[in-house]
Amino acid sequence: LVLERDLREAIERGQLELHFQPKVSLRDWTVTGFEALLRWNHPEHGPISPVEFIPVAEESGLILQMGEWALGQACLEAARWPDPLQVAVNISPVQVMAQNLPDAVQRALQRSGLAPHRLELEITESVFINETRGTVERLHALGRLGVQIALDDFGTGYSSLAYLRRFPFDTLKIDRAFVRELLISRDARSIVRNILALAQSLRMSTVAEGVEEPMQVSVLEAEGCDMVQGYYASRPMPARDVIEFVLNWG
Ligand code: G
Ligand code: G
Ligand code: MN
Ligand code: NA
Repeated sequence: LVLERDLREAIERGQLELHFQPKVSLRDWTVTGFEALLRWNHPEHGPISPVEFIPVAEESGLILQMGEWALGQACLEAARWPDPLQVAVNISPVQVMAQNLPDAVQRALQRSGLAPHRLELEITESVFINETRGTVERLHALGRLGVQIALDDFGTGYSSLAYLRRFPFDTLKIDRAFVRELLISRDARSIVRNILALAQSLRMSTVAEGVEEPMQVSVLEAEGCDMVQGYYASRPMPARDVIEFVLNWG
């Protein structure tokens, strides 16, 4: 059970850490960038998953402080990577609805010196659940900073094709639930094929999440997916391992 008080302490005592998982191009199998993933190393309980503490952070509002830290830290790391490599940062819907997210993004870019096009913000489609008139305008304000915006976890829960019409996402990330079924279900493969066709016609690049097996890579390649992410290419790694990973890749 994660308590708000423990989480507050974790932030203050520097117990949060970012790990980075590569995205790999299916065109030439190069690494195009890394997704930053929060880790909490609890001194007594060991590592605690973001699945457990992100909801607590969202309910308590601590996500704003935590998210700003992750954004700043991810940009600082990425500024040290070889130039075209991008960093993707997960953004909670709570952060999107906070007025100051564009300011926080701008600050993170300025302090790190990272070029805006090398930062991608991953926003889950649940941002549209309680859509207000401000939601789409807030996404546009982020887009005007010159950063990339990805629609994360596409196809889960509250997915609606209407969202794709309301905001021009640069990238669409196909949820790993579909990738998991890809080799065993004709329906899953058919859904993936059609998501990819839809994304292409709307000029979005595509990433398949949770790719664990070479046969999944072959199918995604045959269906025209742009990038893969998952344990097959690499598990998330600590920041200090990223540059060496890239140098030894391929
Ligand atoms: O590796 P994984 O267990 O890291 O992540 C689990 C979930 O937590 C994913 O849905 C992921 O998007 C989310 N998550 C990981 N890091 C962050 C973060 O920095 N901010 C937000 N809002 N979500 C994150
Ligand atoms: O929701 P989001 O896409 O940001 O979630 C990323 C989550 O997916 C993290 O928990 C990460 O550790 C996890 N993940 C990354 N690659 C794989 C994979 O190949 N298989 C599984 N099961 N999980 C993965
Ligand atoms: Mn993500
Ligand atoms: Na995802």
